Parts: sequence; structure tokens; C-alpha cells
Amino acid sequence: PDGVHPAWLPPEAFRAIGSRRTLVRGDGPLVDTVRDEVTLACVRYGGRVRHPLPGGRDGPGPPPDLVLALRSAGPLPAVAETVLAGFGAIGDEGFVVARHDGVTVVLADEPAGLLYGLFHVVRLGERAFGAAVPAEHHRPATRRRMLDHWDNVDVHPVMGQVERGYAGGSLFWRDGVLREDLSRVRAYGRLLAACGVNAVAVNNVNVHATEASLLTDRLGDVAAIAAELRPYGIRVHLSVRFSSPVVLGGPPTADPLDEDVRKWWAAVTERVYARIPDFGGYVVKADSEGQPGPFTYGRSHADGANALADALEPFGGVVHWRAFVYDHRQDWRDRATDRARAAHDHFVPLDGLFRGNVILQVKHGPMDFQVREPVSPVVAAMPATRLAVELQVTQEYTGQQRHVCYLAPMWSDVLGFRPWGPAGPAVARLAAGAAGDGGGLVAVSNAGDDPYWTGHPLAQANLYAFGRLAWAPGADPATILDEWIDLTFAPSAPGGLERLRPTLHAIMDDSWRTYERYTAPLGVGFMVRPGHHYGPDVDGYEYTPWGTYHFADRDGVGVDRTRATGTGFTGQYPPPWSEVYERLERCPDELLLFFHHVPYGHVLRNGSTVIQHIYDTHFAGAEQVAEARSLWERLAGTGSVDPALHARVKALIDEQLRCAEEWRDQINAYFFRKSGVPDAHGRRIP
Ligand code: GCW
Repeated sequence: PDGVHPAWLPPEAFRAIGSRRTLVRGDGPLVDTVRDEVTLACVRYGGRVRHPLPGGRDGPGPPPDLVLALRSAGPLPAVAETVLAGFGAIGDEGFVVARHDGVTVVLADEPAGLLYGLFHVVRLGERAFGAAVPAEHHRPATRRRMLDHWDNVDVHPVMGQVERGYAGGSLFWRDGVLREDLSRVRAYGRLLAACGVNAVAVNNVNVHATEASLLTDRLGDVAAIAAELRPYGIRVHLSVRFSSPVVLGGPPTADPLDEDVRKWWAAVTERVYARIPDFGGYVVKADSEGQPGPFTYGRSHADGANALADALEPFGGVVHWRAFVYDHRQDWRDRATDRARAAHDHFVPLDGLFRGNVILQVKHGPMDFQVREPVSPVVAAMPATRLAVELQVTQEYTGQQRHVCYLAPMWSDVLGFRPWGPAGPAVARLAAGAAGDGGGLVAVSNAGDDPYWTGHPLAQANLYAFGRLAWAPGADPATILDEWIDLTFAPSAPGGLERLRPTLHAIMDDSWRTYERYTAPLGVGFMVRPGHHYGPDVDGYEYTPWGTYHFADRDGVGVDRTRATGTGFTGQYPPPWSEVYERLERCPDELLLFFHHVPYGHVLRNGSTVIQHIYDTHFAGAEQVAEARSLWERLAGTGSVDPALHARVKALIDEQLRCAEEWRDQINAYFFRKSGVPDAHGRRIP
């Protein structure tokens, strides 16, 4: 669409394909998408799409450079048969790619696989048409790779239109109605398919009155969005309010065991599928931060989730039931209540009680998307439940898309974490499910109607990286960044990427750790301004009911979550982590204050004291932002990046530096005043 940045799919990304001869073989809507993509590219760059003749024979002309074919598409060109020899099932979304006898061949069992294969060739660009390459089999690690939008139809008086959205308004709704022009939704679906996402939940999990009716009266909106995303293999899910029966004119109760309530959900769900046959299912935030839930009726979360699951089951739909359930009205004076424990305390006793089409959606950390948290112990504690791990692409607690914070290294750590130690499975495997039937990966989207999609242009990399890691959790974050750089910038940097690439790596590779350095230290979390969560406010949440405390006093800081003397949270982990986190001398530095309350003079494993580490990291973090800023400035006028994009990033980095310095000064001043310990290097602390 006009005026919208093409992100990682500028037209030039299709040059290599568009300047060649391609044969597309197969039928069905997603194959049509592949054919349309190739055709468009060829119109632009002078290549040809060859159409098979009726009866499966290929049209006249020279042999193709690229074959994109479904295995079932009848007799395949000889080169494709050669590539396929010896291959068993390729899988629903998988593809086989090879370069053989001067032909690049992409083969799939199912249309979705062909689509992902096409985007693989796009990523390769010219490299796809070079030397011979033996057949590679690509398949997603997880079946469902989903983005949740926290979009409202209306503009919410406090949260705005997109809750925790930092990229403008919703892509779907405007002025209280579905947008008339949905071409951007289609473009969004295309971007998502190109990085491997295959599901989108369209609305906020805090479901307000207007949005509740998306399930019934406004179902047409959901159907229209689904129609735009379908050509890119993306299924639509809907966040629903647990009290829907009551608020949408059904029975006067939402008791999940009430027969009328169950009938109501069944009838409503049937109507949803009549309209959207490939509808994915419901997302539910229940008994959480004021949302209604089964507790109102004395029922369990298994009862609640199962009622909706039963309604979806006949149609193959799933319920994503969120595990983000905790007491947000706790008494700060009460040291025994620990929000980190809540999800495990609530849900682990229910393991085995959920229907097969319930997916328990667990935030990756036990608190709330902080820059540093341990992996949620729930992930390892519910073997009889399908679990999805939820990440946050939108940068609520990581700089709100004003700060550069490339999150792939954090996600990669999370996905690679092994709850039972080195011999056990990693989180990515648990989300995928041993038999491929796990809940998958979900992330809160950072996209909105901003011309750059994500507010900060460099935040596009996070959206791209989420999809790529959901597809291949073992992928290297720096390699993913390179893919994103090549696709996004190579075409518009006629001078090449010699300057831009190293600059982007210098600014982005370590930006998550930089952000960690200048914000809340050593895993303690929060210390943000309450409400909007931007910028520092060390005690902002300290005496509130939200359960997010640091307990700093004149002697020390941190939350004692040990079994020996604290809240016992460490006991929610299996060994070895239950022991590693419990023991001060074994606990990783970066999580020290998440698990322990220690004196300022406590010596970390890295040899520094806690207080000196706080000073050092805060000075270093702000300095690194200053360096990033000057690196970015040096690109100005070099032609390596579009001037408008350069200017946007420049303005944001200025703000990032201002904010990082404020963080540095507040945190350092706070802990200097509390502890009275001076900085060993005598630097200025206000
Ligand atoms: O991170 C917190 C946010 C809330 C959000 C909640 C959740 C949608 O501050 O805005 O609500 O998490 O995940 O449900």
C-alpha cells in the first residue's frame, strides 16, 4: 500500500525470481498465491511463468530455472523426480529445496509448504540460482506460530486503541469500525507468511464491551480479516470474554457447567464456523487483572477452558487459555504472597484435566515480560497439557519501540533453556510437543498502522525474528538479523551494505543486554513508571497491590524466593534448577535479585559487588547507547539508508539516549542514597 514501508518484502527482494523462468505446478488457493507472487515478480523483472498444459504436460519453451511444485501435481519434470527420490513425507508446511542440473527445485506435499518454499527462495535471492545444492528438507519446529494483537475496535480511554501498542493505531479497525481498505491487512499477512507465522488473534485479550461482540454481531469484521489473511496461510483466532453469554444476550450466567451456557457457546461457535470455516479458535484471559472467569462461579480453570473447548471441538478449533492468573490486589506488606508463584500454583494441579484442544498459553517468564526473567517453571510442570509459550514482541517493558532492543537473543535463550538440565528437552521442544502436537509459540505483535509498521523501523527485526525463531528455534539471532538486513535494505542501498550491515550489527546484536544494563538490575525487574511502564521509577510499584517489588533498603536489595527463607518459588523448578536458583553461590548473576535478597556488598560470580555492578552496568549501558547514536549519525548522507528512515531512527535514538541517561542516573542515585556506598571509580552520581 502507498506510503507504507515494504519492510522485509520490497519489490526488489523478488528480482532473482522475477528475472527467471519459473514453472509452478499444483492447485488450490495457496498455490494461486505462489503463482501470483511469481507472476507479479516476472512482470516487474522480465521473467516468465510457465503454465502447464491441460493433462499435466508443461507448456512449450526452454526449460525453467525454477520449479515450484506440489508432489501431487501429476507427472513432475524429471529434475524434480530426481530431487524427490528417497524422500518420504515432506509434511503439511514443509518443503524440499535443491539446485540440480541448473534448476532450482522446490517441492511440497501441501500448498502451505510451497508458499514457505517460495519465501525461502526469496530469502536466498541470487544465491538460489548458483552452484548445485543437494536437497534440503525444511519444516517448522512448531505447528502453530501465532501473533496476538492487543487491538481494540474502539479507542480505550486509558490504553488507547492498541493496548501496549507503540506503532500507531490498529491495522484492522479505525474510528470504531472495520477499515474499509484492508489492503494493509493483506500486506501484513504476506509479511508474516514470509517469516513463517500462520495464525493471528485479532483483538485484545482484555475484551471490552464493543470487542465482545466480535463473536456475534460484529463477526463480519473477523470474517473480512480472515479473508485477507487466508491467501497467506494464516488462520484467524478471536479473543473472547469469558462472560460472553451474559454480555451478549445469552443466559444470565457464564457458569461453565451450566447446560444453557454450554449450549450457547456451541450455537455461537457453530455460527462462527459457518462464516469462517477455517477459524482457528478462541483466546481467553480469565480471572486475570479484572477479566471475568470461572472463579466467579466457583469453577476451576479446567472447567472454564473445557466448556469453550467442547464448543470448538466439532470444528477442529482450539482454545488458547492464558495462564497469566495472579492476584493484582495483593497487600504489599504481605511478604509471603509471591506473584511469580501464581501461574504454577493455579495451573499445575489441573494438569491432565484439560481437553485435548485446550492450549495453556504461558508467558515465558513467571512475572511479566521483563527484560530478564527465568523461564516460567510451568513449562516443565504440566506433561499432560498442551502448552504454548508466549513472548512479547511489542516492547512494553523493553523500550516501547523508542529504544533499539533486538529481542531475538533473549527469545533464543528462552527457547533453548532446558528445565531438567542438559540431558532434558529445551523449551522449544516442549512447546512443539514430543509428537508435534504441542501448543506452539505465540507472541504479542508490535505492528500497527504506523508507516514503518512497528514505530521504530529497526523494531521490524523483532517481528521478523519471532516468526523465524518459531519456525526454527535453533536459528542464530545474528544470522536472522542478516536475513532481515539483506531483505529490507539491500535493494535500497545501491552502494551495497558494506557500511550499513556492520553498523546495524553494532547497534542491534547486543541491544537487549544494553537495555538490561541501564534498566532494572540483576533480574529484579520493573522499577518502571506505573501505568504506562516507560522510563524509570524505582519505587513506582513498591507499595502497590501489583506484586512487583524489589525490597531495597539501606542494607540490600532483591526478592528472597528460596525455599529456605523466602517464598519457596525455587521449589517450582525441577532439579538442577531448583538447586541452582536456591543457592546463592550457584545462582546466575543475571538472575540474582530475582531469587535472592542480598547485601550491597555481596560479591557476584563475576567478582564485582552488587552495588558496584549496578553502577558499572548503568554507566556502561548509557555509554553504549551514546555509541550507537554516533554510529547511526555517521550513516547520514552516505546513501546506505533512505534519508526518511535515517531521520526517524535518529530522532528515536536521541530519545533512547535521553531515557537511558535518566535510567542510569535514577538507578545509581537511588542505590547510592540507600546504600551510602560510593562508586569505586568516583564517577558522578547525582
Ligand atoms: O504485561 C501486562 C500488560 C497488560 C496486559 C497483560 C496481559 C493485555 O501490562 O496491558 O493486558 O500483561 O498479558 O494480559
